[in-house]
Amino acid sequence: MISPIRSLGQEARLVLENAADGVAALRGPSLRLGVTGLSRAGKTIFISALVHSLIEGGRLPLLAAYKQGRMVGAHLKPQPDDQVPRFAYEDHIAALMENDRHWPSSTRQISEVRLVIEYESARFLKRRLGPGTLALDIVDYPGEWLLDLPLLSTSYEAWSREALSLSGGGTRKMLAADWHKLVEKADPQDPEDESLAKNLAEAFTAYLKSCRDERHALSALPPGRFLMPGDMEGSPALTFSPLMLEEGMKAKKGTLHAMMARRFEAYKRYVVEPFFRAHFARLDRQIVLVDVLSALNAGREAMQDLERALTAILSCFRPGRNTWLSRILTRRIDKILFAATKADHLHHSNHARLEAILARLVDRAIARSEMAGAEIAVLAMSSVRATREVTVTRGNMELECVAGTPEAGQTLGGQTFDGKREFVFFPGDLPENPDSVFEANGAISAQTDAMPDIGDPEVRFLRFRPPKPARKSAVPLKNGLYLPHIRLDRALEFLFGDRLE
Ligand SMILES: Nc1nc2c(ncn2[C@@H]2O[C@H](COP(=O)(O)OP(=O)(O)OP(=O)(O)O)[C@@H](O)[C@H]2O)c(=O)[nH]1
Ligand SMILES: [Mg+2]
Repeated sequence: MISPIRSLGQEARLVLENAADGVAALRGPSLRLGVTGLSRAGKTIFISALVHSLIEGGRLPLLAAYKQGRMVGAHLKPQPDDQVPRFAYEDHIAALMENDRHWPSSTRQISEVRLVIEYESARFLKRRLGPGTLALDIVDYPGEWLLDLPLLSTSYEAWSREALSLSGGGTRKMLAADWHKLVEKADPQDPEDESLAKNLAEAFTAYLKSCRDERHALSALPPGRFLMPGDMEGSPALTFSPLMLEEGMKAKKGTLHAMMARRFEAYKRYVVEPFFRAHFARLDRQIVLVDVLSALNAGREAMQDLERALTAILSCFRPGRNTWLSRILTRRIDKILFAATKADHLHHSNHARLEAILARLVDRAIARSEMAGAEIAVLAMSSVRATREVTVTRGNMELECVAGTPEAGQTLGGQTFDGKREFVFFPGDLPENPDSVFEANGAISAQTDAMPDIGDPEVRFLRFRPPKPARKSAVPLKNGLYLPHIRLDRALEFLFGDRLE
């Protein structure tokens, strides 16, 4: 619970921050874009591709201002929040485009970027005032931290019970065995004990990490800092674990229970709250990136888990409900785009099915969270397209395949890729009925001759290296090279096309 005095302090600060935004708005309009997504959903790649395509140019026919030749230019400017490190845009683009093309590593810290777009207005009168500007502010952060948002309105006791009940079924039960043994022995009423707390926290962290493994791809794994501690590695605020607590049990002073509850509250107050206050309070629009394909790859349990995690997160945005977030949200988010990322792993003939699965996934989440009022769209996209499409004829069958360079070390059908050779891959067809992916047993995608190792969930979708940058004279480009994508321009048009009119 937040004490009234602290709430007042927070609100006063937000009022000041918003006043500062108001002053900034006098200098030119700005839009704070929330890029929301669990770990590996594709946030860093999306932000890098967005900035690159607007600064350097590329194929963006679905972004009206670009298509109509009204974009004057875009450049990075100092961001409004001086205390947050700058998004390492140049490093990420170098990783993606330079000789040994590779994906940037997982994000370990929060960072921010401000992109100022100059455009000619489509409106006659506005155009006479000179070029318009729009400042886009975007924050990048480790996706694991997003999982902590629902914790803000949960007590230690409720979280403990939920975490233990979740770990008692399916794959989690097996992965949690070592931690369970310790929890069963730990009596919450015993005196507090630092080394026991440490052992419990370590076993709990090991369980969370194994759930996240690609083979299981489970999503609902708070606390996020246990998976990605950032600069909190080894801090006592991270040394806690759920305990076996009976309904209505109260923490008595000096007990293990009290110690764990105190640390849980400290984690929320000193780690989680400041992050969400800085990042979420002032959002205008939001894109929620979802790696549907990895969850599909791992099977029904992973899909259900992804749904559980998204529902818990989205319910915090529920307008009118007295959640911690609803109290600090100072602006109304008027547009939300749900995007299934990495669509380049599939032939485009399957993109509508991917969208249908995502719509089904977030439909449930939105219905439960009553995220009403905002304009919502669903899209299958790829911020950076690592594959091209090829049709392969097998007898009298035409297979719609994708071709790309699998990352070094990836394996399929007994062969190990060297990261240099291109490979043609048939990913199979997604099910026509989106309901089936939540109900079917085990792994989901189709089986084909081209995927002899179908039994191994790791190989269902290969990980491809970033593509060779494309060069096209017909496309207006600053330095001649652009990153291919799928519907990135449609996403940009939805998110801020109206602000470039
Ligand atoms: N083929 C393809 N792979 C992608 C694309 N976007 C992301 N990926 C893959 O997904 C991985 C994760 O993408 P990131 O952008 O780093 O994900 P993130 O959401 O920033 O993840 P965290 O930093 O861990 O929170 C990348 O390393 C790529 O392997 C895409 O458009 N196409
Ligand atoms: Mg990242």
